[in-house]
Amino acid sequence: MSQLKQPILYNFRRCPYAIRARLALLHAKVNVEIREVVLRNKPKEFLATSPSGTVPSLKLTNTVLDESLDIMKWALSQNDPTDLMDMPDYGFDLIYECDGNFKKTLDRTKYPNKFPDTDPIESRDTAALFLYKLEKILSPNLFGTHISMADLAILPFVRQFAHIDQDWFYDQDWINLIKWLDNFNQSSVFIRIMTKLAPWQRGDAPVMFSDLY
Ligand SMILES: N[C@@H](CCC(=O)N[C@@H](CS)C(=O)NCC(=O)O)C(=O)O
Repeated sequence: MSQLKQPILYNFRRCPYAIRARLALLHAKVNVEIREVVLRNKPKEFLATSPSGTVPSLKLTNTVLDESLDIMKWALSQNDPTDLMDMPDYGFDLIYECDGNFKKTLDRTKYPNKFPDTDPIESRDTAALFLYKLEKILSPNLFGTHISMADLAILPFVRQFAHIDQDWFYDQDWINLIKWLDNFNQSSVFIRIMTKLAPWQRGDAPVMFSDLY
């Protein structure tokens, strides 16, 4: 493989997996080239990079990180000035639960047409069990005042879930969860990494993460 000047991040702005990857990269102050992908028209360079054809995907000199959690861990292994990795192993259990059953039931709530055999309300109520579990833990973050990798990995999915039916979400008895999500949505880090970016096209001048955010 040829030497890359900078790692290349294939990205999709609204994707919760890509959001968590960008959050870690920004916290770690790791610079990468960022290429926004249109998922219905994936560029061949992206498909040649990502074995799964999913974003985020980070092309490094000798390897590709095709899982958002691996991108987070890689970024924070370079530099972790705010100690995001300082969390108990339970943080990973929560992330796996988020990516597993919570995301599964979130999708069945959000896209009822894709899952005609599943009742979206039942799925919503199952997803809510995970959120009530978080509600009990939050003080004000998952592990106290300190923000951890688990907070940043899970919040984009809670945000996605809240967007399905905001009236319903904000009507639930999960005060800590609402505060946690609202703080995240209003945080300068989140606002920065949600800056809009035009879709990447072959021949474009590289857009650097550190210039954009
Ligand atoms: N396990 C992967 C999942 C990534 C994923 O599913 N991303 C979605 C976008 S949110 C995607 O790229 N889907 C492919 C498509 O829609 O064609 C990760 O953690 O990075």
